[in-house]
Amino acid sequence: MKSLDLTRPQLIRLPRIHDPRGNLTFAQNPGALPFTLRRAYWIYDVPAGEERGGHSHREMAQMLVAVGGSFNVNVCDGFSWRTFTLNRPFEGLFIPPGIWRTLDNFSSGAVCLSLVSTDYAESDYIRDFEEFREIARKCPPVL
Ligand code: T46
Repeated sequence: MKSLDLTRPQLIRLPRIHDPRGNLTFAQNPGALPFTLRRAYWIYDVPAGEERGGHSHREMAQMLVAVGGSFNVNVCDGFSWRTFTLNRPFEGLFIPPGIWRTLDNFSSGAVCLSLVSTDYAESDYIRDFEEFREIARKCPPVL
């Protein structure tokens, strides 16, 4: 795998094993997953028009995959915003710590798989956008 810039959100193409029985994708480290996997969770049954996220993480890195359906991930580095549309089970969005994210525009049946580097800890979350912006603006822009 070519080396990644781990300071910025980016799409990562995952291995895709074509098979007449159906395709298979995996993420492993070392390999396509640029951090040691510690936890996984998934978001599903999102009602139309609902939004998830709305925070940043102090330490946690993650990869989001639309294993079913589609949704948008809006990321902010404290200076600007960028939107990624996830709709391919063989593509992951890597998000390093220090990035604000919201998820919206979920299609019917969408499933968001999240592979992350840390245990769950509420203390890792920054849920106030102004607090986030103040911290983020001490670092260079990455978007
Ligand atoms: C993220 C986006 C994409 C736990 O108990 N354990 C867990 O591992 C997680 C992820 C959550 N929870 C509890 C904490 C809350 O009481 O589940 C509840 C909902 O969590 P939250 O409001 O943080 O959900 P989202 O969808 O806003 O954010 C989640 C992740 O928390 C976050 O890391 O990046 O998905």
